[in-house]
Amino acid sequence: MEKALVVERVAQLIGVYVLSEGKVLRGIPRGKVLKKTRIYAGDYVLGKEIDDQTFAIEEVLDRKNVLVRPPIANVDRVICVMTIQKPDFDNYLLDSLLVVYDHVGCKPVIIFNKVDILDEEGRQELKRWTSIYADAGYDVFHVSAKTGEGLDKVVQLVEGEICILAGPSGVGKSSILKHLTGEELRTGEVSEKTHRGRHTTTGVKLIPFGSGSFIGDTPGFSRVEVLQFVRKRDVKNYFREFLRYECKYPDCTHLREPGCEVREALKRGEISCERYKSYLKMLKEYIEELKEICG
Ligand SMILES: Nc1nc2c(ncn2[C@@H]2O[C@H](COP(=O)(O)OP(=O)(O)O)[C@@H](O)[C@H]2O)c(=O)[nH]1
Ligand SMILES: [Mg+2]
Ligand SMILES: [Zn+2]
Repeated sequence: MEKALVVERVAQLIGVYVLSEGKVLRGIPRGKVLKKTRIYAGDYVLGKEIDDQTFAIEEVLDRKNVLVRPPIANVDRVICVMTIQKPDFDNYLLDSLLVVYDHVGCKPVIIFNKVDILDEEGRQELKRWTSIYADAGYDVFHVSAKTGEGLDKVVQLVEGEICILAGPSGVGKSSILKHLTGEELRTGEVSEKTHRGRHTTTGVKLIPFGSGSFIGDTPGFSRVEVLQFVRKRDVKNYFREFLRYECKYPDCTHLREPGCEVREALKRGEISCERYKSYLKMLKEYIEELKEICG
């Protein structure tokens, strides 16, 4: 049997990319797959080509994760796209994305797009935020979808991976996708012809690029409620810089406990106040001491 990747999922339509040949066929579920299995974009499947347009799907391989919005399985990498200016950087949104995507096991990476339009103040801000996130333990890239600057490094990093673009609307996700793949796609919308005429349905599409990579666009969202995805007591595990410290109590929440090494690190300036403030905000907590430490 041959291995293929589901790259299009629109209503009842399934498009599969036959990995050995690099072509897209219409996938038809067969046998045991037909009844009980949901099929997502990003699913790896086994089956056979029946003719030059059709691929019979005999088996859906186990998936390592499924993202819900949009539904995509086996996401290796989430490219969090942000800007410093136009629109202004929203660090709380980025911190929320980083927590949620680390929790579901998709490696997040940070891209600051639109570096071509930054003024002097913008460049200073870019420098400041870049060191905050690099110190916290994330890969940070500076790119411009307009000039193409910096995107080659991103392509190298995600070689062979299934990626999605996440971030608020207007930061340039669709522009980056277009630069990487040459395809123009209206986010989350795939036009479908029916006997009643044209209408648009929500669909998911992964597009091949680079060497063996696939990428999907997502609609922009300006808010993520972390506690809908991650239990309150687990949020601390997804602030990477906190994991370097060993507190007196192993289950320390880094809020008010004595012997909290994370708060000591905050006082010494090893953990950024901005990141710690995001942590408190996610937990809907407040500590009096923060004013003294961070001003
Ligand atoms: N100057 C500049 N403009 C950009 C860049 N990337 C995107 N844009 C513009 O920003 C606007 C929003 O881009 P779009 O890709 O639709 O953002 P999305 O909502 O995240 O998909 C469009 O007018 C783009 O032309 C960039 O790197 N530099
Ligand atoms: Mg878009
Ligand atoms: Zn602690």
